[in-house]
Amino acid sequence: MKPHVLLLSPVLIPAINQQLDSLYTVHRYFEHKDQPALIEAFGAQIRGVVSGGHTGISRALMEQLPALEVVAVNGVGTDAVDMAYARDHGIHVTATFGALTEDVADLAIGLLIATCREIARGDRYVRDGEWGNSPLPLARRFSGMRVGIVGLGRVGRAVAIRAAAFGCPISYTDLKAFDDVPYTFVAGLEELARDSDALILAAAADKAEGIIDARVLDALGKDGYVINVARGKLVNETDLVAALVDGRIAGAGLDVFVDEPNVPAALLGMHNVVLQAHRASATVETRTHMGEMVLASLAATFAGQKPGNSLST
Ligand code: 8YV
Repeated sequence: MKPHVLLLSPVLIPAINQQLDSLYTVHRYFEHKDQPALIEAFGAQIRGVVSGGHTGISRALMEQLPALEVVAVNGVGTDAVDMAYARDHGIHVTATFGALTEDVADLAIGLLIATCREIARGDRYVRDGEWGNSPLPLARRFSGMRVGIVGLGRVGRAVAIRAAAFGCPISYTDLKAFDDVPYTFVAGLEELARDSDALILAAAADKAEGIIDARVLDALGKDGYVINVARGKLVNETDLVAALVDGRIAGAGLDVFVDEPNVPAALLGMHNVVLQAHRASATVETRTHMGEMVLASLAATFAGQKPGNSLST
């Protein structure tokens, strides 16, 4: 009998879906009309869960899956998975470490350039037939900006390499200083913000919430930019919106939000804000690689092995 697998968020690569369907009995929870009935009917048989980084899986749902052996996160963030429950019950929680690093870093730099050079605004200006009427205001140079990176993990390091190639001095904060990088360590967020023209958020959100608040934004100041490719909840969104409305920071490039897919309405009309729909890892190449890692996690588990990328067991 094929193992039953519950998909909590869509997998967008057809070949990965085909593999899942050929190897397992797959229940697509995210599109099911009656989710409680689905769990009632199959909950006891589900041995694997596949979920997105932002979606994760709640304790309440895991409690209804007594045969669960593995939660394969199709992403790197495991902040939305109840890790304590998984550990207590010997459930493997795996993530796609390494697969999305380059794409997420690419988008971070892309968002910063798009924001300070107002690329989306320029695009709208051309499409709206405004070229030749009133001139656009001048933008801000990216090359040479002082970049402050919050979280120097895989993504943070890949961002640093890219920004350094643009002649940007790099500072970072993390739980500790690293001696294998040439960048300046700054212990406090406010101090990092004060010393930076742009703060790029690349930190895990397992323990951190609302760390980019009014004090940090005011330290960044009216010429500073915030770029977030990590998790919306790292930012106090109310404080961020207020700082943008009041002109206390220069702009923001945001791929992630507190309550996705809901984006604060105040941001929608701002020229100095560039918005994305949580797409930093959304390329064919990366999502294929991620899907292959998810398949490998499921296969190892159902073969009675511990997946190499398990964080909980
Ligand atoms: C993905 C993410 O968009 O890696 C993560 O933690 O949030 C993103 O890369 C998501 O996991 C895709 O489902």
